[in-house]
Amino acid sequence: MGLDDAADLQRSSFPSTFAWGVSTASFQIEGAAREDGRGPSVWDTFCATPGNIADGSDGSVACDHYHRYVEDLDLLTQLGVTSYRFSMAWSRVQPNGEGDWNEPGFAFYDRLLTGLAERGIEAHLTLNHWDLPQALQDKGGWLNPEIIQRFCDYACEVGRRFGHRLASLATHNEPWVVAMLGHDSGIFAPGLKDRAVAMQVAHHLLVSHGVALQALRAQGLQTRLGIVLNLSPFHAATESLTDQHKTHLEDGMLVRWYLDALLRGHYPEDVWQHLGDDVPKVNPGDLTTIQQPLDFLGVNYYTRSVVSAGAPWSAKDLGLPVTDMEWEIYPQGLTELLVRLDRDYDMPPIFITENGAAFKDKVENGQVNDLERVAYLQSHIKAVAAARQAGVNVQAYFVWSLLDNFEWASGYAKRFGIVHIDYQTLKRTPKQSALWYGQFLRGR
Ligand code: IFM
Repeated sequence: MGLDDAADLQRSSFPSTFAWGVSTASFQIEGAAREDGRGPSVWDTFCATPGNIADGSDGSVACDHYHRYVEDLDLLTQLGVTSYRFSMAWSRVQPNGEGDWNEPGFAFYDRLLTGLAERGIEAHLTLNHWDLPQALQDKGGWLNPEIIQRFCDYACEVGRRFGHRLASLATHNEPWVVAMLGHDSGIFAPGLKDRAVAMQVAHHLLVSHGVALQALRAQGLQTRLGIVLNLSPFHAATESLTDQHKTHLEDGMLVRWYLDALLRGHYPEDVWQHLGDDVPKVNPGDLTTIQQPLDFLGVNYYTRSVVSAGAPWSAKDLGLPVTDMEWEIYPQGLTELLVRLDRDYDMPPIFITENGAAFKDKVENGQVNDLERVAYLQSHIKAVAAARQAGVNVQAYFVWSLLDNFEWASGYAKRFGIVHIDYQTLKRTPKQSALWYGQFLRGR
């Protein structure tokens, strides 16, 4: 679908209370890595090892959002979004992840929240979008059970200071990524390669989520509390039994491991059996702790997963449409996923907390003509509308991302923003997709 045939896509097909926004994350945009008392995070350490990041870059400057946040807030106003999702860098507000709070760090988020309120934009905060204080990693990170109390202390301090100014508060972003890419494949910080460690990390992330939610509610916090998961529908590459079996297992690792624990209070039996000696140590009561009522579930959706027990399935090799990440463009998968979640679980309201695509964007004559991204966003918003029509209670949609930014192990080479960043000058140029999103939000 191009710009012209988008006529049947209307904001007015969604309720007036539906939240429309853009998402970012602290390490990917803030920069100012050594300023105003910020402590190092695991991603600073990971970037410092040659070979970990494709272009050898790091987050020390990123989009320099720490200094240019007013300009970025003005971009939000230009877009006309109702809502902004961002994360807090734990090591900016508590450099060691325990002990003293860093007031200049909190002052930055205070300025940001004030700027959002002045512009009438609601704030959706994530506590952990992966940039764990390195000082905690030095004590074992998410593998050490003591981190659960550290995370709870951090959550409570943020709740106490800022809770009343937030429309929602999420504990973790994509715990599967932290666990599996950070501790099993090791392609993300902290770069460990041990599946048993990864599963224990996943468990501690979930327990820390539950403990934090209990403590925040005990404080009397009224804001909506939840967690954000990266999810996709799973399809077998062929009808073969081996492909079908592997597909069910991978769905178990990504989808059911987290949702069965969060919403049903147990881990899926088939995945538990499959893990053998790599199952996590679970203390009595842990799963009851994890199963706290959720005010919302954040869903990050980019593509479907196609599973083959043989050679890896590749959308690109099959000539299917892909993004610059080589992720298949598969909008119907978002409807399928949402309908499945609604069918299989007693779901809280759903926020689409991330959805977007990387493309090879270029500024030409002062413009970025990213029509592929426009089409991607249009087709995925339509997929959300279809899920809502099927009865799924989706209440928010956030584009990933406001700005081109540090795309983790891919460095700055992959551009997900609807606003282009020139990394030499840090100039911001709204792409065609930003102009389209703004028009859509204004009902044009
Ligand atoms: O950039 C990331 C984000 O930090 C988490 N979700 C997926 C995005 C694209 O890879």
